Amino acid sequence: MTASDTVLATLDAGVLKLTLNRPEKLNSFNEDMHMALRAQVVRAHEDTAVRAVLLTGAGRGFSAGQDLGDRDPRKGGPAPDLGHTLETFYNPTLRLIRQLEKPVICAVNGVAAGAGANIAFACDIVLAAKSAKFIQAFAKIGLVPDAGGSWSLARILGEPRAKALALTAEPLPAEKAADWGLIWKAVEDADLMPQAEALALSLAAGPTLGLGLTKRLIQAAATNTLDEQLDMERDLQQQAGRSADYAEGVTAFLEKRKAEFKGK
Ligand code: LHQ
Repeated sequence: MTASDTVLATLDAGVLKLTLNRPEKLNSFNEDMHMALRAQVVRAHEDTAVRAVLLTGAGRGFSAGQDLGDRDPRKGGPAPDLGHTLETFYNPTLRLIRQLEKPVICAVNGVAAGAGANIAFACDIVLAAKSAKFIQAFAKIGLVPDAGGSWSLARILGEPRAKALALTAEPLPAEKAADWGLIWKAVEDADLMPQAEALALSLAAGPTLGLGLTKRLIQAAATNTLDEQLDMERDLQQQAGRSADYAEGVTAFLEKRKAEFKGK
């Protein structure tokens, strides 16, 4: 398998669909897959034809996190520098997903474990098949939650649930993840891709600039005071109000027709 086969990418109607593609290893991440995903997220930043990203996994799993076979301790040698792995592979990609001012939808088609779960939580809208589960598998191998998991879990769920999930590695079924607000929706397995694709298409046809600024605002709210947030809303609304899509949205409303957004 070549590096590019490890992440399948198609661009259609503004949706960049990315499929993690090492199904025989439950789409666990090796270096090829890390770099292939990174390249596609960079493309999503640079290519104005990309107006939404849809991330999913091939086969029965979404992703089992890091490929544990890559660093088989039975082979001996010095202990690996996992901090370096995070700094080199995971962290830049996670930052790029959060910084991307376009919607990133994640369709969790099956088990999401370790960094695989936490990459899903870094996306903007997460749908999961009802059969999927999320596992903070780190505790089972002596590691700490990474790929932003300690941040997402603590922020979204609060300490009690975050600690219990991370310390026990107990699988969290998709429906409970939705009940707890960790993901947007759990849907019937057969409905997952149709629903995720429809959502991605509809967002890709939306006012991309405004949607991107909205993402920036909501992410900033976690660390801003209300005063800072009000100032930021003022500034970004000023910017959105000057966009062609705003003019089109209001015109379409007044003319009682569907808006045709260009993403600018
Ligand atoms: C795998 C994996 C896997 C390789 C399934 N690797 N082959 C960051 C920095 C640097 C390093 C360390 O880590 C990190 C972040 C992390 O993500 S650490 C956490 C890594 N992930 C895990 O600990 C999860 C390991 N996997 C599992 O616990 C199970 O596979 C789950 C619960 C995900 C699924 O269980 P099953 O549905 O029973 O499937 P399975 O275990 O039979 O897996 C299917 C195949 O996939 C199997 O291969 P085989 O050749 O025997 O059919 C597994 O060996 C392989 N696989 N996860 N992470």
